[in-house]
Amino acid sequence: MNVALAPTSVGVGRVRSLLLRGRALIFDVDGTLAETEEVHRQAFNEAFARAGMDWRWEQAVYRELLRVAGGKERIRAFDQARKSPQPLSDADIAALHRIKTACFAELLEKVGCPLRPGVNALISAARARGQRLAIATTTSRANIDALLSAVLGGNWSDIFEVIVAGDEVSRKKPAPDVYLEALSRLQLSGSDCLAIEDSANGLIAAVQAEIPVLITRSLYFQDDDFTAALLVLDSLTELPVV
Ligand code: XBP
Ligand code: MG
Repeated sequence: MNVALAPTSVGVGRVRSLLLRGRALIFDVDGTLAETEEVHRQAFNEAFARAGMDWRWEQAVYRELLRVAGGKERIRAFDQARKSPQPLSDADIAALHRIKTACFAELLEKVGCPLRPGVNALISAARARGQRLAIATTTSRANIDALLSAVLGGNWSDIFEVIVAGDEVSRKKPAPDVYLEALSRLQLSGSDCLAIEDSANGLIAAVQAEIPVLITRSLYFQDDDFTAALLVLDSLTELPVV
């Protein structure tokens, strides 16, 4: 159990400086822009049901499975742990994940998933300051579109100059690939940017890309180790400045 980190004055000062003068803010999606993992979990379970499988991931199991970034990788990890005499093939997993992605979009349509508190205000303030905005996420472009078109409108992608999804790079978080690709497309160095994340996998990925990280704790990663973060908040409404 990690004791809550008391914000150091250095961390608060550096975050304030990056928020006001950083060249770009790079946002994670799931758990950071919106609390989506419960919708993902329900989408997985709906996909298992539609595929006629008796799998069902309750929250405790899903919390463990979330240590594996990537929906397909998560399905494979669960299947391998079951030591089934007929493990799923890569094609089976890909087909199942396509059903899950469709279920995720349907669920968002049905129940919706709002941006987390403080996200919209920070995006608006950053844009007003002329800062560049980017996304670096493990999830797929289809999921980002399903989520953000509902909460930011059909032109949501005009807000983010660079959008790197997990299916565009070879290694998912905690590998730094999505963040390195975002920096490359932005033509910026990590120290000029601030990454906003919710999980240890995301923190490790951004730190390896030499990007300072602000953590906003989310539902499934409350107990993750965020020692390497500049600052750990419960939400963006606690920011020292917007
Ligand atoms: C979170 C993930 C994703 C989602 C499920 O991504 O690890 O795998 O849980 O989405 P991030 P997919 O926090 O980096 O946004 O099923 O599309 O992987
Ligand atoms: Mg996340």
